[in-house]
Amino acid sequence: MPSGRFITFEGGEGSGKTTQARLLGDALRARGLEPLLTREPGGSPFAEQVRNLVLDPATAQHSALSEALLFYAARADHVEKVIRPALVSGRWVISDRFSDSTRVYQVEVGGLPLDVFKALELIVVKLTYPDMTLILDVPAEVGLTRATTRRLARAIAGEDADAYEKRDLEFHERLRQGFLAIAEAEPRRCKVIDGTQPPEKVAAEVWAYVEHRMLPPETR
Ligand code: Z5A
Repeated sequence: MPSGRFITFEGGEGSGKTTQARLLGDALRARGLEPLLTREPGGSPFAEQVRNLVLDPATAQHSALSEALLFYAARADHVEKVIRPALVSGRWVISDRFSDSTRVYQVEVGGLPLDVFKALELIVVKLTYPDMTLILDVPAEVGLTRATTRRLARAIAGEDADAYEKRDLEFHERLRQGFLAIAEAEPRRCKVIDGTQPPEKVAAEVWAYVEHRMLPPETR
């Protein structure tokens, strides 16, 4: 049975995940592949509805448990309907966030017990675990500045900040440390990349790593 590769981008707010997921998709397409670009929360029609619900600023302040259950309800649908079928058909899948985000936001920062997270991950993700996770690392000040800039842009456009966009420097630092701890614990899966470099330099580093680790020498 053919099997594609599953790559996730993780990191704090404004670390550049969306930009880099798109650029990696472009690089793979230039090699003749047809990667599926997706995101969390979201990625399937049902999961996108859950995204709207969980990020709605009008109903913010949920407990870490209710957030984790919602993110995992969305992830179950995303994995079953989108990610797993694509991998089975041989496509590469690039996801902008996945279960490491729940581990950092709801467990490390939110205080959800680790064994609850592990149980949900086992039930939902099963064997559909990322082959590679690229963690974009930026200092808390940079993450906060980029998040604030985005919030201002939304305010000018008359939109509210989402439920996760109103946090302080300490919050961004805890996010950063949470992702770095995962990278340290799982060095075979995770690669930390300096997200403060210009986007094209970050993309070159991402590509060099993906090419080295995942593409057979004859196709490079
Ligand atoms: N969440 C959770 O709690 N639990 C979970 O299980 C999951 C998610 C899956 C929504 O996620 C929220 O859900 C999120 C965690 C929570 N918290 N928040 N907010 P999201 O992925 O939709 O939101 P985000 O992480 O904030 O994404 P983002 O702001 O779009 O950031 P990004 O994807 O990392 O960055 P970007 O869109 O590529 O770039 C952001 C800005 O920085 C933009 O203006 C770019 O032009 C600029 N940028 C990007 N790269 C660079 C470089 N290299 N240099 C300079 N400027 C750059």
